[in-house]
Amino acid sequence: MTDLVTLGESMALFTARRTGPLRHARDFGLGVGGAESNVAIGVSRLGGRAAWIGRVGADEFGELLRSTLAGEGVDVRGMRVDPGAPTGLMIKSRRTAEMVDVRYYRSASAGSRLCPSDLDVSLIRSARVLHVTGITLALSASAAEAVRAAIAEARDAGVTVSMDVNYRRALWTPAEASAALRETVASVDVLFATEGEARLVVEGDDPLTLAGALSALGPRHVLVKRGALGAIELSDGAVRHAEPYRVVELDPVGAGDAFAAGWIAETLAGAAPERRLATACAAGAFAVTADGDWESLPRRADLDLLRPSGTADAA
Ligand code: KDG
Repeated sequence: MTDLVTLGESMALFTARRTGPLRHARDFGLGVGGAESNVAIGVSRLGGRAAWIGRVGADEFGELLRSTLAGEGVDVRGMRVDPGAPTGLMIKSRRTAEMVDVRYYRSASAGSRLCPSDLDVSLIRSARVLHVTGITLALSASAAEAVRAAIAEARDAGVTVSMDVNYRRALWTPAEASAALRETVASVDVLFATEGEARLVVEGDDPLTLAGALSALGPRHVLVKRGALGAIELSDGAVRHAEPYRVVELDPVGAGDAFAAGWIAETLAGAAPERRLATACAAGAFAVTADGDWESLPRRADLDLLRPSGTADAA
């Protein structure tokens, strides 16, 4: 049985090895990235059975995605190969040591051509959690339809639906995002958002007000991610605050996916709410400690290595 099914676009990821303007980068590392597949990898590393659905091109980058995800224990039976479009690309560079810049080459990519008929409906209906993101809603009309169809199947089968807002301003405007997100948020059980993303959907000055307004739209669990300030969770009317973990940040990309993966993995494992939130924060912290969107995501044995801010170091 599959614990988690995700769907979305994953891309080949070129990372400039040297800091400075991209035009002067001479060497690049090649890997993969994709918000939903990052979550699948994170859940798999924490012991869950995760599957990813998406389209790739009939090219080397599609094969790189297949072998990378399969190598991380993610079920790729739902991966479709599109002979008519290439796998999308993502380029990551640093203008300064602290400034990470991400560019996409994904319009008309195979991944953005995802459509409802690509869905492995039995995989979705037999899973315990379906996880989607706002990125897929923004990719194309057919990709947005695929998200809505997947949610409808999951709800009909009693599968928990989780969503990360994951607003990407390169893909749509705040006004476009607001309307689509508001409609989708109402049909999910678990919602992850930063404060800024929450304000695309509801109004509020502080994270608790935002969480309350989001939960009034429908989600039973609302997680507001606050980066170095930790996170808050509003679940079934109960509020929990989580401390951030102490790490040196090298690459912030992928922290939100790691947070979602930690929370979902602990939910699947039947952990207590405090543990669920602590693991989410720890996974998010691990994600920023090294280059790569998912490479530093934790395994179970890693989780005790970090300490929340405000706690004393072990003797
Ligand atoms: O959260 C990290 C993702 O954003 C990254 O891996 C790639 O899916 C991606 C996107 O669209 O930015």
